[in-house]
Amino acid sequence: MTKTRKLATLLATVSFGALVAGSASAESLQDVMKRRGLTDNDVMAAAKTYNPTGKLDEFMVFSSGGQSGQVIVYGVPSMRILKYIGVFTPEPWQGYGFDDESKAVLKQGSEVQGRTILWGDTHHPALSETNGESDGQWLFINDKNTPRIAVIDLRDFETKQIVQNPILQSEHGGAFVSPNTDYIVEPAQYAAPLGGEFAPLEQFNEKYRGAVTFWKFNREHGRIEPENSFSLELPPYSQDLADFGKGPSDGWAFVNSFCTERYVGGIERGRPPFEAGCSAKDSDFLHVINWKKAAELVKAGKAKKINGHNVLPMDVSVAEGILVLIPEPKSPHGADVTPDGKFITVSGKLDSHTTVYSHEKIQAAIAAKKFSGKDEYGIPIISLDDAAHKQAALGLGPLHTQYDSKPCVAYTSLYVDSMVAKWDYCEGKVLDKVSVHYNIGHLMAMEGDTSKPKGKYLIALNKLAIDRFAQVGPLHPQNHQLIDISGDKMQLLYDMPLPLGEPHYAVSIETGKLKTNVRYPFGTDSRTEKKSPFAVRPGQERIEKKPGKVEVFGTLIRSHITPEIVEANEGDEITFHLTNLERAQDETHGFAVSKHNVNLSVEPGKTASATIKANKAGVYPYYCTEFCSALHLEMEGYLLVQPANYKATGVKGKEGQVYGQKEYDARVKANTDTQAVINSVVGYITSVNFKDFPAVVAMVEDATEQLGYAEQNKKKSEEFAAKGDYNAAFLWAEQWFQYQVKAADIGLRAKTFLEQNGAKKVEAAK
Ligand code: CUK
Ligand code: CUA
Repeated sequence: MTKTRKLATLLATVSFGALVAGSASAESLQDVMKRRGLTDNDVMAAAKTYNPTGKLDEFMVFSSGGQSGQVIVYGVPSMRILKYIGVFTPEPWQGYGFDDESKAVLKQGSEVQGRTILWGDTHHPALSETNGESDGQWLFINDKNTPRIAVIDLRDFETKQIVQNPILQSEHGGAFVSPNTDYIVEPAQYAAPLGGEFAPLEQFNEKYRGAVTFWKFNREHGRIEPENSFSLELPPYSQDLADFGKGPSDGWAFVNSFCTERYVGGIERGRPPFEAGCSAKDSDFLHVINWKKAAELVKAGKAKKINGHNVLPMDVSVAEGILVLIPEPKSPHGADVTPDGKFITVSGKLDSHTTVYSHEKIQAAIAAKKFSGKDEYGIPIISLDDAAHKQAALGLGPLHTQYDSKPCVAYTSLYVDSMVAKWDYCEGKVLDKVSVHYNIGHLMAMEGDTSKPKGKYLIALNKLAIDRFAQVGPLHPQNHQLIDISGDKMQLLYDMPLPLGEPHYAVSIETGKLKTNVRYPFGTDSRTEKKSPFAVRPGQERIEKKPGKVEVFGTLIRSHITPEIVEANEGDEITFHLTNLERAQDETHGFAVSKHNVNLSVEPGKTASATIKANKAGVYPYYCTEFCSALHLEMEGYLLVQPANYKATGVKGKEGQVYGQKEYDARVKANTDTQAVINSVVGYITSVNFKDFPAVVAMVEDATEQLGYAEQNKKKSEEFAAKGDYNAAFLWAEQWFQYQVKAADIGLRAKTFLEQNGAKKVEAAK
């Protein structure tokens, strides 16, 4: 098929597509319900979750990716997965861990005591807040296994920073943010000597410690400042989940714990296992911490340094009155501050009770120094009676609590019952229950851990799926279930399989609050968020060679890589710096070199680099890995690695094909015809109110740019024709045509968009 005919076919396909979209199915809704065995309730649930094509979700969810070390992003109510964000684990589609810039970020977290850790056990994502409300700027997530916190910028959903915890060997209950995101909390989990030294288990009580780290976040720079961060030394209890106070409790943090028995197992030593000794007592301790005062004490020089990190010793915290303990029922889990900041709920996994602690009562007890005793480390204990507002029996295995937009309404997950309990935490009474499938861990209501929850939907993050999905072998996906909480009764709407690790927690935000970029400013290093020193403008591309080193400063644009030929010698180190020159939305180019561990994702405006060692002579094609345009497959080039002793033979091979005036004239005629087609599309677009559609305005800008390139190449071909070099003239005329195709592609997309979105005729200009 000739290329002009291809274009005509493209035009025809577009109008055919419109026809198909307009035709309706002959079956009635009742027919479909009958055929698929759907009840009225099912259809109602479907109607509540279905997003017709082009309709966007009201909320966006950021779920931990569990053992995948990533973050999973999906929409609510449709439950459509939108993105996986590479965090602690390389992710090739995004080039994460494959380009030099992101490798530097990954390395901040992966190089641990001479080992390279390429996975993470992500548990709790946290969205940044302003005055206790989600502001959509940053996302933080922790790794339980290798204590670390990552910072993700929500302008481009990329990981920007990873900080390793300098004193912990294990953690769990972070990340959670203070109401203005000046601190991020990261409590320890399994006690160990702080700083990573060895000590025998026999010295558990003396040498092993728990801790909680408060990472200082600099909002202006969007980065954690390790030097301004600090930790509190805590007893060797297993600190668990944390939350920051807000409103009246702002300045305080709450950390639940288990295994305050400080039992060390040792089945092989003839001792009962950890699980027996760690749940022997009837209660553990909620840690109540005045973190604002702790920050002041650190500033005043009261901390000691462990691995260069500020640690407030327990005796200082006790003497300064910034740390107290309160009993919490058997094997507790969760510590969730209510939206108004007045209460904290903690559940007992092995107790059917959820306890509502009153911040006011706690403060009164602290002020009156009304303590029931001290623990073995001298930390004062407030009795449960003096701190509890209410206790509610919600069901078996209560874990986590989230809040509704309605006052006093909370939702608590019941692991053993496989249910969600809706209850009134002011009165301590159950309002409703719904079964989930199965064994729910966390649950999450829309912005349900902020000071302004949005209600509407709740997600159950179930641990087991069992029979909910078609079987895919012994390892099942996770099951996130969407529940409608807008009415008095909860309604289960949707099951979503998540096949990427076991997410523990998720957070959500109104989609409208996110201010994401569709492109980077020209030449951006997305990981530092600054202009890359390696960015080049079109026409400035170059290859720099030094002994042992080849450095390529190139560009990417539909549909070619500049340069297309790179020569190197065996043993050279080669760095490609590539800038995507596109401004059009979604015009990402990839870059891969055959048989090398390189894949870049270069989004419009981005500059990314890849460094490889040419350790073996040979011919290595490189190419674009994103299907970016009709001639994507032609977006290619050659890396030629010459052997050390290579001598050019001087024999010049023949070029594949030589063109003359006849081919040139035919090409020019075809291009002129194509231009007529383009002009008719442009004529249509400008005859309607396209300026009222921002998406179309962007497309028109892009198409205009492509036509500009077409014009430049037309001139080049004419110059060669004038000199009688018809071979070169023909090839530049081909390139002129390529830009016409790109312009036509975008123009047709714009035309279809306008037709489908009710564009109206406007008065002819002038
Ligand atoms: S934990 Cu997994 S169910 Cu890591 Cu927040 Cu509670
Ligand atoms: Cu660029 Cu394919």
